[in-house]
Amino acid sequence: MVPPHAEPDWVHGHAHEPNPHAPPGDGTFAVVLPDGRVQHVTVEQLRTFPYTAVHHCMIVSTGHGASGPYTFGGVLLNECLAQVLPGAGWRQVDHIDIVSADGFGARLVPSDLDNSATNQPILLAYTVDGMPLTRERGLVRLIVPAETDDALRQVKWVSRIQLVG
Ligand SMILES: Nc1nc2c(c(=O)[nH]1)N[C@H]1C(S)=C(S)[C@@H](COP(=O)(O)O)O[C@H]1N2
Ligand SMILES: [Mo]
Repeated sequence: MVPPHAEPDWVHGHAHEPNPHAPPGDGTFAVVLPDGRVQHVTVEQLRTFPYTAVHHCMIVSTGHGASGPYTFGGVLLNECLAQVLPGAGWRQVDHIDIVSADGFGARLVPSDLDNSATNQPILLAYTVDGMPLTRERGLVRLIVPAETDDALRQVKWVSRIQLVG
């Protein structure tokens, strides 16, 4: 059995295998707060939060070339966390795990999110090039525009955002 606090495999790196198959789900994800409380966020709710578009995003696959540039639209990750956890509670955490329904994930630290004023803020995307992002293409997708060497932080099908520590 896996101990509950074991580190997920993906913390130590991923095989560069983009999964083309969308797991079940409609984009709803869970935010797990440091005290263990869980808040579910639906795409419909995301649409009620302030909207941001981020231009010139590339999805760079080490093995299969790059695609883009895309304009992804959605909610800044720090804005979403502020909506779910009023106040600046997320700033006090040690790290933030963004985990997908197919077992992929990325680990961020709060300072990664301090970039709303730049043109490369971290986003929870539900549109691409002005159209709804489909489940097949990753709804809801973490977009880390500053990552341009591979796509390991461009997590499709976000199912859980875990605030740790
Ligand atoms: N949930 C999830 N996200 C993922 C992956 C994956 O397997 N599962 N693969 C990553 C990798 S290695 C790549 S190259 C890109 C591929 O994105 P694309 O399907 O939009 O081209 O998604 C990234 N995000
Ligand atoms: Mo990749």
